Amino acid sequence: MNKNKSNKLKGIVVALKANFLIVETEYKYFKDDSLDKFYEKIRLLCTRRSKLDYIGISIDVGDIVCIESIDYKNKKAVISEVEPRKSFLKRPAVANVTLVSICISADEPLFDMGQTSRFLLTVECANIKPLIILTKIDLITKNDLIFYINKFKSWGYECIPLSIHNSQGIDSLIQRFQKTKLTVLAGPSGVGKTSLINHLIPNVSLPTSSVSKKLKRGTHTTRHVELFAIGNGSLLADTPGFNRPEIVCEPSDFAYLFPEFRTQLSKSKCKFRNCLHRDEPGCAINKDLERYPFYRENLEEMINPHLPYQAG
Ligand SMILES: Nc1nc2c(ncn2[C@@H]2O[C@H](COP(=O)(O)OP(=O)(O)OP(=O)(O)O)[C@@H](O)[C@H]2O)c(=O)[nH]1
Ligand SMILES: [Mg+2]
Ligand SMILES: [Zn+2]
Repeated sequence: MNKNKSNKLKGIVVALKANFLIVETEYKYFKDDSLDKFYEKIRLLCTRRSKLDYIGISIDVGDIVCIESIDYKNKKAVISEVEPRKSFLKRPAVANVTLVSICISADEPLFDMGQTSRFLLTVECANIKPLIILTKIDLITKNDLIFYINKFKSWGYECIPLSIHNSQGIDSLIQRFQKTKLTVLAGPSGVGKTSLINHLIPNVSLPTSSVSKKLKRGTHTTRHVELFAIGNGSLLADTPGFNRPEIVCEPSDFAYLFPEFRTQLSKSKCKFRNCLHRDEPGCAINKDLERYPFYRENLEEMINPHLPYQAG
């Protein structure tokens, strides 16, 4: 229990709403001396001190902040400081992320290897280890499920298969989320990120929509990032889906974003130190790996953005 004498507390930004930020207080119980009342962890509508704008500090969901001038009655406060971030995911913008779960649907919308890889690469770029959640497995056969699990394994990723219709995978997912402080659900529109939040968290009923029959894509239902408590002090973020994440990296670093290439490069070295793993002699990368053509195409685009690459 924390006695709140200074009317100053720490909290985490759980959502951005227009010019306001919603901050959840850090402590489970604390006492407000002015009202002589105990509160449970509460969410406060906050503005930010203008000095934070002067020194150019941006605040995003996931930031740990110090709040002052707390008005418990009207649930309002002012953010006066922001703690340095431990990590930052750019798109969707979330600070202090400890796990990114890339949600990919087994069907509706259809699996897309390039799109899935782009999501995984953006997480690798932020130096965070991704986990794949394969959603809607009630729509595929057991053989197809084995095919996907083996595919992701060959890429070097763990995958949790899931269906909210028959609750498959739900228990192992909850355990996983409760072991980590802040998990982000990211992925294309329509894969079921919000449906999963609604299924996991009691009393939450966020809007979801079915996948467009004509375009076979999601309809961009979620518009904001929001954090939800999942138990054990852990938080889970719902984020807006988007369809084509950009990969921003140097050509020489690109291969290191692929776990299956990293494994090969750790076992044997390329002949040339500056090898880009194209047609250089003595290259250690096996060109028969499933994602090599994807690597090659995107590498050529990075090097020559104006010349479309034609595989030979
Ligand atoms: N068959 C099946 N359908 C599912 C499952 N999970 C979600 N859906 C459906 O998928 C559709 C899209 O779900 P949403 O939760 O809105 O998807 P989203 O990923 O949040 O989409 P955006 O907010 O646009 O990024 C809805 O019609 C859900 O009912 C599942 O496990 N099985
Ligand atoms: Mg959604
Ligand atoms: Zn090489």
